[in-house]
Amino acid sequence: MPHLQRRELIQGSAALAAIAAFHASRAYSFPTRSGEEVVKWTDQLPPNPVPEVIKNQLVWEDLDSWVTPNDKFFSIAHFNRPVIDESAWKLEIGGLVKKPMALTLADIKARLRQEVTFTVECSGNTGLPFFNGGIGNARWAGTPLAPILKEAGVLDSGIEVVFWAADEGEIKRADDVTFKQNFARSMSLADAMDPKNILCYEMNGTTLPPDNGFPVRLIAPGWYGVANAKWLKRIEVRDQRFENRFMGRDYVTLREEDHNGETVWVETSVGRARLKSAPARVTHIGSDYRIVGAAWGAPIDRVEVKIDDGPWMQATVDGTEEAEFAWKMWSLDWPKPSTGEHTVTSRAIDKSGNIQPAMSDPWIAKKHTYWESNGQVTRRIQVS
Ligand SMILES: Nc1nc2c(c(=O)[nH]1)N[C@H]1C(S)=C(S)[C@@H](COP(=O)(O)O)O[C@H]1N2
Ligand SMILES: [Mo]
Repeated sequence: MPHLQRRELIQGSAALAAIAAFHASRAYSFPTRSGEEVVKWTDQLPPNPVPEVIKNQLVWEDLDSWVTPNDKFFSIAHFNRPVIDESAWKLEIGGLVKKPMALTLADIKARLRQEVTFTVECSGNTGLPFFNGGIGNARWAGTPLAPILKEAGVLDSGIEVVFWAADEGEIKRADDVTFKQNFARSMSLADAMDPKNILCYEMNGTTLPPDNGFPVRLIAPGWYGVANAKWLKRIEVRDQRFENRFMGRDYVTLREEDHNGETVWVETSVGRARLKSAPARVTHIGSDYRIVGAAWGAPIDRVEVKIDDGPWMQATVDGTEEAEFAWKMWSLDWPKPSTGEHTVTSRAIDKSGNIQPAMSDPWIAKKHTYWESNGQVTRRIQVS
């Protein structure tokens, strides 16, 4: 990035326009063919039993662009969906800091602007029968969080940063204690200080939509959706781990792990995204079929596709090395498939050689909660 910044300084907006055109032309083309027709998967989702929580799921067959338009972007709200009056809104920075702050939206927008293209996936996605569209890719803009925390001056005792949001709801614990609490998630101070984290106020070039966190949300590239707290109201530094519902009870993965032959049940809080891919859609021109999909969650080396119980075949992956946190599109031609029902499965392999696990892999099969469901996705299709 530094050399881009220098070029921008020297050449101004012409260089910016050139970079934008370069991105649009080469890097992020979507594998479509003119005249192709989309074949619907036969395994469509059953009705969503929680329509207020999960809205606007991605319809995979409709995926025809690298960036998900705002009106096609999913949203999750565990409590209410607050409508915030920006003139009355301020973001507090407090807790264990030397200089507490209260920032208006104008204050935040006046600070250094930073953008990132990041694919957000809900960690429950593909873990529940009615949920496979909890994913979208957007260009997010905001200001880096770390300099704000530095300015506030985190005290030596501060180890945890809590992101409090404006939405609130009733919480009932296993011990039957019931209370009201705002949505909140936390990160260790070191994780929060990652220079990639931004306080985001823009999505795909327009004001952050209400459902996606207006006026300001955290965007933490590389983390599962839940870490990206929307409708922020207070950022608070504390001297203890924070263990609310969304850190310590929901969004907790339970797995049986093998430690030298001993089975150990482990519960962990959902955090960073995991290597994953999925077939998006099948298209055809006559009898020339093509499978198109996406891969994300880790630096992608390659993607392989399996039809029915056949061998793994290598897909063509968009080779762009930019946009580290965005999904990569892949495609595989499937000439003249036999008529009848087929299954299509994909698996991503990352740059460290990790393979997206099969559903039968102990990592997935011995997971007893639906979070972090990064097992291979199989879709069904009827060829006529
Ligand atoms: N304040 C607040 N932030 C939140 C949530 C929420 O319920 N309230 N849901 C989280 C979850 S679980 C996900 S997957 C992402 C989804 O982001 P999106 O709604 O912009 O798609 O938002 C996260 N941020
Ligand atoms: Mo989520």
